[in-house]
Amino acid sequence: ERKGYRLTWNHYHNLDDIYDYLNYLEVIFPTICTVSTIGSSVEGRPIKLLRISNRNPNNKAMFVEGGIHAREWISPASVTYIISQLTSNYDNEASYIKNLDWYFVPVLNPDGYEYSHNVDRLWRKNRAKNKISNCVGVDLNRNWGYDWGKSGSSSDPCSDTYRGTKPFSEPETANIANFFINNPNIQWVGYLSVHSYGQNIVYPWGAPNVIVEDHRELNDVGIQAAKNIVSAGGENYTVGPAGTVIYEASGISMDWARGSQAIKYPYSIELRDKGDHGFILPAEFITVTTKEALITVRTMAQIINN
Ligand code: ING
Ligand code: ZN
Repeated sequence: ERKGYRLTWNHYHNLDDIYDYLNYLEVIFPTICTVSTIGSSVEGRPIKLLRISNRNPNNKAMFVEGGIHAREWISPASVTYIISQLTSNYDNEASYIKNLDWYFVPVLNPDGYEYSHNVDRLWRKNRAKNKISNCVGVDLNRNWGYDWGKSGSSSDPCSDTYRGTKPFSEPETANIANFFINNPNIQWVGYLSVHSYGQNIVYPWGAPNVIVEDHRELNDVGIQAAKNIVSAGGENYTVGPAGTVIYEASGISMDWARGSQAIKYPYSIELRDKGDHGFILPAEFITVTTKEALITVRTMAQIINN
């Protein structure tokens, strides 16, 4: 097995580069970084998870998931950038960072990610063969087990928002759910699903639902993140409930985080841009965009874990 290699953020990387980087971090930061494989994709690729922790037993935990949609390349780039920044100067980080256990899955949909690099740049779903159709793939952000099958998802295997045959029908989503089930002692407090594009910071519900009861608290964190991004010279991000700010969507990871896992602060972010380039965000925008993602995560941690 390759012992790993460092990563860059001046161009987009394939899956091997990203997984090599996780291995590299475990080698050079063995006291805080742990890499594990929480399961496999449809095509048998590992789904890798990086934990960053000072092993304080009282820590609460934050989960950050990237690359659920294949073509949103800025998402794995941002999650790996966040990882690089938290690890590079870890000892000098604020206590609200160090007294969290961080769990990162940079590429939740590795088959789709590779397919979007090698075959079809605009591929979104996983690469599951569907029994009832020749169309390939399930939308992994419509396959989660909370409010699965409601509006904002499709029963048509040819649709880009095909929900699959049942909740967690896909190994990629089931692996994450099983990780939560198998680790009942982790004190989850935050969840972030990283997407592009549109420049939005959103919270539940995506599914057609009444407004979440603590929407003011959730909104405050989003607004503070958006303000911090602008203060740092970044772009404007719109904050609000997902179903209002973006569009209705059911069976999404963020709603599962709140609805099924009772995580207090669940968010999704849609990174740059607002449509000029859309999913095909040129590499020259990677560094500025990943900084906005980092500010969002730091703001979440600061408010959630103080
Ligand atoms: N957008 C998200 C999608 O899954 C979304 C939008 C995210 C809606 C979270 C609701 C909640 O369709 C992209 N770009 O994937
Ligand atoms: Zn997406």
